[in-house]
Amino acid sequence: MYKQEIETLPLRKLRKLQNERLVQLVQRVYAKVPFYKRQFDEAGIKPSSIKGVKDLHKIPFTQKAHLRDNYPFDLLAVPMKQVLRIHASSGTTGKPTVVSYNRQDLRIFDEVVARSLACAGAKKGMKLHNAYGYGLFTGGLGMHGGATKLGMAVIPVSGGMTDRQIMILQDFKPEVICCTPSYAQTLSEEMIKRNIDPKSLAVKYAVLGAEPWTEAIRSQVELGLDVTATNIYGLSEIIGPGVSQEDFEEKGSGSYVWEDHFFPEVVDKDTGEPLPYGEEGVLVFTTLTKQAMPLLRYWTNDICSLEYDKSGKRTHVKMSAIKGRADDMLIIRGVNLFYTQVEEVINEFDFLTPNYQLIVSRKKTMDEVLVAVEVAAGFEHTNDVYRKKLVEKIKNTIGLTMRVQLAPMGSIPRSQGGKLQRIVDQRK
Ligand code: DLL
Repeated sequence: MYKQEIETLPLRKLRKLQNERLVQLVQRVYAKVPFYKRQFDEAGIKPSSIKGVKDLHKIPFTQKAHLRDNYPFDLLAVPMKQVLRIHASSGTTGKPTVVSYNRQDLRIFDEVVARSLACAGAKKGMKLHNAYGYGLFTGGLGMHGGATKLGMAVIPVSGGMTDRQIMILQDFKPEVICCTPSYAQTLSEEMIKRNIDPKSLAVKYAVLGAEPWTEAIRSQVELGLDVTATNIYGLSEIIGPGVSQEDFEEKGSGSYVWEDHFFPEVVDKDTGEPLPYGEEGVLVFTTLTKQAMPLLRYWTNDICSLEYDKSGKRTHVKMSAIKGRADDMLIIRGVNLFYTQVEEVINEFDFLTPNYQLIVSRKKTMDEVLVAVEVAAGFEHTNDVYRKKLVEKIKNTIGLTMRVQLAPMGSIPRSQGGKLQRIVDQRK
C-alpha cells in the first residue's frame, strides 16, 4: 500500500474529509470560475446550501460540451501564470478538451498514480516500462510522475515501435509494464511470433487502461507476458490515469476509486438521477482537491457501477470495469450494445482469440453487425461449426443475431501503441 492511513481511512472519516473538501471547493469555484457562478445562479443554488456530498445532487452536471464552450482556458480557477502543465484529450471531432494543472495538481497526480502502481503490485526499486504515449495524452507523463514518486526507475518508451519495446523488455528487465490492453495484446503476440519465452523476461505486473477491456484480454496478456494484469482507469478532465485502480490480489472485484480526491457518483443515463450502489449507470466525478481546473459533477459518459467491498484491503469504493462509453453504445434493432459484451462472449470459446472487430452497416433501414474474429492457433477459420457456435451464443447471451466471420490469425488490425478502435461504423 502506498499510503496506509488514507487508503484504509474508516468510511465515516473519509466522508468527513470529502464534505470539508467539497464545501471549500464549491465556495472557490463560485468565486473564481464565471461558468460555475452562472451554473449556480441559473439553477438558483446558493454555494452555502452545499454542506456535504449528500447535497451534490442539487448541483447541475458539467458536460464535455461545457469544456468545449470554455476552450481552452476559461474554466481556470487560478491565474494562468500558476499553470505548470497543459494536457489535452483528442475527441473524434473538433477541438480537443484542454486541462491545466498547477503545482498542487501535479503533486496530487503523482500521488494517485503512485498509489495506483503500488496497488497494481509495483514497488520502490522496480523498473517501469512506460509504453503509454508521451505528449498531450495524459498516459505517458502521468504514469511517469507517479512511478518517480513511488521510487521506480522509469523507462519512458512511449507507444509504438514494437521491435524496440521487445528489445527493452529483454535487455533492461523491467518488472512492471504499463500500456493500453490492446497494445499489451500486440506485445504478447509478438513474443510468441519471435519465440521468446515470457519467463525469460523480468516483467511481473502489467497496468492496463485507457480503453475498455475484459477478462478475455486479461487471460491473453497474463499468459503471453507471464504477468499479473490489473486495470487502471482515468480521464484527462479529472486528472489522467490514477482515478481508480484494481488491486493485484483482488482482481475481478473492481477498482478502488481514490475518493479522497475524486468523488464518484453513478447516475441514470437518461434522467441523471443518482443510482444506488450496485446499479449500472453513467459515472460522474467531482474533483475534491483540484486547483487549476476543478470540476463539479463531471459527466464522464463511462458506464459502470459502484460498490463497497467489505473484504477488500482498502476502504475506498470500487467501480466495476467500464462497459463502454454511452456515446459508443450501439443501438441495434432496439438493443443496446457495447463491444465489451461481444468480447465477453468470445472469451467463452477456446477456439477464438480476443482479436476482433465489430463492423456495423445498414441495409435499407435495418442495422447489422458483423463480428470479425480471429481463431486461435491450431483452429481452422473455415470451420462452419465454430462460426455457428458463436452466432448462437451471441444470440442467447446478448439477444441479437449478428453475422460472424471467422478470420485467420493476424488479419484483424492490432494496436500500434495506443487505444484501438474496435468498431467500424459504415453507416456514417
Ligand atoms: O485515457 C487516461 C488514462 C491513461 C487512463 C492511461 C488509464 C491509463 P483520456 O484520453 O482523456 O484519458 O480518455 C479517457 O478513456 O473516459 C474512458 O472512456 C476511457 N478509459 C480510460 N481508462 C479506462 C479503463 C485516459 N481502464 C477515457 N477502462 C475515459 C475503460 C477507460 N475505459
